[in-house]
Amino acid sequence: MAGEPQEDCLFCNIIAGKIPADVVRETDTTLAFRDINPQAPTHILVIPKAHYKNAAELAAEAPQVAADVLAETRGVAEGEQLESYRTVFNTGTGAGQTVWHAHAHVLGGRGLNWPPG
Ligand code: D5M
Repeated sequence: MAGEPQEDCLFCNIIAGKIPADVVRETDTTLAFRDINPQAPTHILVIPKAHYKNAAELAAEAPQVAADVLAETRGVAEGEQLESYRTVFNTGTGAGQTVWHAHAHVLGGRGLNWPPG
């Protein structure tokens, strides 16, 4: 159910401390940790602690937590001293989503092309 921890969810298991992660920031509602497969010198994921399958479900079910995630992307960028950076939510298989727990990618530390692939 949306908002409830899922036993078979990788990011729920990171939140529960069952799987290690390189955590850089934490709030009551969010966790930020380094991506295991970085696509830029800085690549950090910001996730809600509650389980929502993607950004669309998060925005629909818990808009305040969605705002918390967005605020934390800014916190990450400040903490990493990123002047320019990109915030990405891949939503759905066709957009490249592979982990079914909402997450914002924060990418920076190099030039980023537009449009993305
Ligand atoms: O992004 C899912 C991202 O999750 C992808 O960039 C790899 C990252 N990932 C997968 N496993 C881990 C662990 N264990 N720690 C940190 N990061 C991880 P998506 O938008 O769904 O393709």
